[in-house]
Amino acid sequence: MTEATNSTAPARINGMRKIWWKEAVAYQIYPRSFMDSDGDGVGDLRGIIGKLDYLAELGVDLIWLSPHYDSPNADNGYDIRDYRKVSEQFGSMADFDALLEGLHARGIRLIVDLVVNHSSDEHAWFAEARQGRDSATRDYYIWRDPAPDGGVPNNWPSFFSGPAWTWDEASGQYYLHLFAQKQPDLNWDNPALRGEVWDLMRFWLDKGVDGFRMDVIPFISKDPTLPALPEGVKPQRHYAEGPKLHDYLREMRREVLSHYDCATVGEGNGLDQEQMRRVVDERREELDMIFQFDVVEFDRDAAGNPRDWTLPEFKEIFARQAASMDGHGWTTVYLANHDCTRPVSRYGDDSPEWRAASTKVLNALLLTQKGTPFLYQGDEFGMTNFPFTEIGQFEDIAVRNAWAAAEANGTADEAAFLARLNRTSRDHSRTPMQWSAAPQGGFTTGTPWLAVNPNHARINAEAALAEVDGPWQFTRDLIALRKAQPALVYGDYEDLAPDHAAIFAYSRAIGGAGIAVVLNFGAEAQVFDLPETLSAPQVLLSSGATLQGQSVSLPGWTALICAWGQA
Ligand code: TEU
Repeated sequence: MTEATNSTAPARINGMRKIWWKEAVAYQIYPRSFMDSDGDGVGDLRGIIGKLDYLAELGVDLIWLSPHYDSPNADNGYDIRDYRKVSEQFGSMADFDALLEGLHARGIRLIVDLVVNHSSDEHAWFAEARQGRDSATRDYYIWRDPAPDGGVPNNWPSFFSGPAWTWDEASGQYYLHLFAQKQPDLNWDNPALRGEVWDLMRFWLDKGVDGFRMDVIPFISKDPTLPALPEGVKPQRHYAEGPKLHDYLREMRREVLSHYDCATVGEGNGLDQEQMRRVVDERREELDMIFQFDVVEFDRDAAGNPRDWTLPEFKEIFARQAASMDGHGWTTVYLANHDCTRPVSRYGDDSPEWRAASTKVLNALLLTQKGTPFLYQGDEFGMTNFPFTEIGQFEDIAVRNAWAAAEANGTADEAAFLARLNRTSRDHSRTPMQWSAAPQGGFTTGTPWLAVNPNHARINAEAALAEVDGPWQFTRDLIALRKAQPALVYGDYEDLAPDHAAIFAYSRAIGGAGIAVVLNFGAEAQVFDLPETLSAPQVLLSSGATLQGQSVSLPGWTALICAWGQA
């Protein structure tokens, strides 16, 4: 299927440029919560090193490591104090080098987090910027005088409650922070600042990292007039795709990325699927992939509260996303990350009866879609949401600030707040990895920084690995299948039953052959007939569903994957 036109042209398959990061299966590690090697209750790099064989056995070949840098941890490392230093809680640069070497020795690549929409307020640049209006790095940040009434310069809200502006007494101006007060936004319109970013990127690429996941990259370019947020518009839509975003991404490609064999994935907060195309169309030379947010936003109402949703709505997201990769672009598929709740508790059924079965269905979806799949730690065996019972159990700054704001303005309703957070909090995915039934799930010998889910006695990696037909083995088999079947990577995507309320069925085709995937998204048994055009189907992998002729019988929460057109 590979059509090489001449010796220098890149290989193509099914009309698409063939390249390693399209074929990769990625796994996200949130280092605070993965594995603690020294008993201080916080995960660390040595902890990850001890689990490399686990990752290799699962079969993933690309790791996204959430921030491992020096940070005061106002936002768990997404507030960086020194971009070239490893967090002391996580280890040393020697540990980082050993991690990278251990991954590469196993054929696993590593992308690190690039958090450059903002720095920490403890970064040396900001400390200096604060010294006064004439300081050398003042313009690395975004400062404004008070509005004529003496208040904040505009009505922009921060994502972590309150205004996006904080008053700096010493220099008599406000600084902008779209996130926490301790995360001042960097001024990308300053070429010297951009040069600093290019340098720090080269620092990690020269060490051998294989690319970057770019935190809130759509927000880096601000309209210098800082136009007011119109009523009814979501702040992330307003902040995304500022006037120079594409120029800056192209400059980044030219100055840095084009000189390395690396992959980039931008966090696409605020970008709709049309805007995403502009960032990942390879002819434009910007980014390789995006985490588009529809899949983690469609089940929320305008106020961000959970709402009921239907399977056809869910399917539409994947169909649109696949269509956006029209031969000139690529993107990611994901169901969770460290800012989400657990997929099995959100899109599946985490009751004891269906947890394992629905985890298999969700991982089958993730690993057979078009786009590079990103699996979040613990989702390989179906870790669930945490049963929060008190507000004090939350660590996330978003929660703490929201509660403090509610208390301050007299709207604090503990029961309602808890009910909402039990379905939405980012802390659900941040609880420590459940490695075994041992105390603290085997994550630490000390006191964990965030409580381990009490269900670790039942749900843990050791138990999952020992199960012959469990979700862990099924996920490993799905990864192996994706690696063996080019149609699962490069095949055209077609939804076979967009309106079906319980079955999610699709084909992935290259020419007259390919793969069909049939998933039962519910507890009731279903029968689904494959169209005759998908001739001579043969089962490749199933979690309890069966095939007879063209007819697939699916007990509750089962998946079946077959090849067709090979006869
Ligand atoms: O996330 C930014 C983001 O857009 C959100 O999902 C964010 O978590 C939410 O709006 C807050 O309520 C990235 C990181 O993934 C996140 O962990 C950081 O907190 C954030 O940027 C700031 O760096």
